[in-house]
Amino acid sequence: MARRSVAVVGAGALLASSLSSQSFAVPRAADVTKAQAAQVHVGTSEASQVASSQLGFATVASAAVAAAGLAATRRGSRVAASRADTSRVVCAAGNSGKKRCLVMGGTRFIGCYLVAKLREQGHDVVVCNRGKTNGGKPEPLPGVSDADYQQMLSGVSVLVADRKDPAQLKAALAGAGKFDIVFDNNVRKLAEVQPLVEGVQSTGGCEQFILMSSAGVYGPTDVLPLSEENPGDPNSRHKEKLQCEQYLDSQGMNWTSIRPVYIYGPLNYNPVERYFFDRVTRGRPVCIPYDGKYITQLGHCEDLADFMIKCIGNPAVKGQVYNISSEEYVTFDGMAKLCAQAAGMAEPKIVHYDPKSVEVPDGFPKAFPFRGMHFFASIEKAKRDVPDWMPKFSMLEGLRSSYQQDYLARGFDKQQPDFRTDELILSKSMSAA
Ligand SMILES: NC(=O)c1ccc[n+]([C@@H]2O[C@H](COP(=O)([O-])OP(=O)(O)OC[C@H]3O[C@@H](n4cnc5c(N)ncnc54)[C@H](OP(=O)(O)O)[C@@H]3O)[C@@H](O)[C@H]2O)c1
Ligand SMILES: *[C@@H]1O[C@H](CO)[C@@H](O)[C@H](O)[C@H]1NC(C)=O
Ligand SMILES: CC(=O)N[C@@H]1CO[C@H](CO)[C@H](O)[C@@H]1O
Repeated sequence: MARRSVAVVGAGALLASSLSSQSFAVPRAADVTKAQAAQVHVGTSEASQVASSQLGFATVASAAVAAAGLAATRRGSRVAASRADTSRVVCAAGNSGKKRCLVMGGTRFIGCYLVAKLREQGHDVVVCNRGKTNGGKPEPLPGVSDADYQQMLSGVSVLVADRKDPAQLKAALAGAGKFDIVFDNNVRKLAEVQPLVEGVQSTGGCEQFILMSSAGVYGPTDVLPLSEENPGDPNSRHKEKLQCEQYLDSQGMNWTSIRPVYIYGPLNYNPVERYFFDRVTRGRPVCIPYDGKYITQLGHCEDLADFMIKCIGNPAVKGQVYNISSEEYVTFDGMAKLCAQAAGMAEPKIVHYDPKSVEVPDGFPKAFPFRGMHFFASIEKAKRDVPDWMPKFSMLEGLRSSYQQDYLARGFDKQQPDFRTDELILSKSMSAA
């Protein structure tokens, strides 16, 4: 069994305060100066073990790395980096099939499902973020008991770093030691993936690097479904995600890129299904652009996380790109009707309008959650290469889960949504009629 060294440098106060309390506090990234980073254990199980070795330079060899704090001093980071070098091992989490996984982000929506599923399979997880969202740790999934949530967290550590600060991210990674699997869940820019790759390489590289891209990279096309062979749209705001794939390839990373279409499900912070629920539960008309017949596609967050997990150890996914979503395609009007059905409401009144005739003033909510174009992808390649994966959720079942476990559970039905944009659209379409 490989031993891993974890440098704990002058971080006694931080460890003592964070590990002794269930409530868990991570330093804000703003308080973490350049080249300084701290990794904090989220759970409580190994607290005493680490707390007892907290002062000065300590080596902790335990099955689950409990915590590491890195001092900001130059000397500290240098020592930490050399320590990380000596801890290079073939598989960071040993030979049991268990992996040590880094999840970039990991505190909201997709990241929470991914972390929970990794833990279900017994993997160790380190989430890397600035500690701004949800105190740096994954949110509980809906319906999970507090005991199960704490059990899940007991195998999760937080590496606090701002990935927009390359030196800080690299120092944090060097101190955290080797990872088997890297899930880059929140990359937007090429300049954000480079220090991550360099940091991972400084500890001996990883087995697999799984990149969260987006179907938004595809250009408009006359032939559907969108496919991996579609040329990327060089003008897309997601275009740097394509450069990230090329960069990973050029660095010899064992990469896989996932391009989800729209993602929905409980914990979605984007008002996608909520846009429709807000209206159908209040008996309001749903304003839908054009004639409502554009076809789009949504994938459930659990199905996406399930695919990500099933990439682990699968040789077929090396250097491959996958469009991931559900099996169904749905029109804009169909989405309104399905959301009403999922919420147990009557069929909604739909008002079509020409979006070019409505200018949404600054500060008003977005008029509609989908692009005004057909937007759907075939998931045949994903099903072929990862044969034990297929989407479990039909649209209707998935929307029911969103309505019950999220919309009602979090009290969105009791809130007062901002309908100013609707009012504007409705007044225009009345005067046009
Ligand atoms: N939602 C969709 O329909 C959809 C569709 C296709 C693709 N995608 C892709 O799915 C991915 C996942 O999206 P998501 O919404 O789950 O995550 P996200 O919004 O991209 O990222 C949120 C996470 O990243 C952390 N974070 C943000 N800025 C950071 C920084 N500078 N340094 C370190 N950590 C930082 C946040 O924590 P802190 O704030 O604490 O740092 C949080 O944990 C994205 O890449 C998105 O493009 C989404
Ligand atoms: C890439 O990852 C897959 C899945 O773990 C593995 O089977 C394969 O051997 C890896 N390839 C390289 C070159 O590391
Ligand atoms: C083309 C297609 O049907 N889509 C899937 C996703 O991407 C490619 C493109 O066709 C694969 O061949 C899959 O079958």
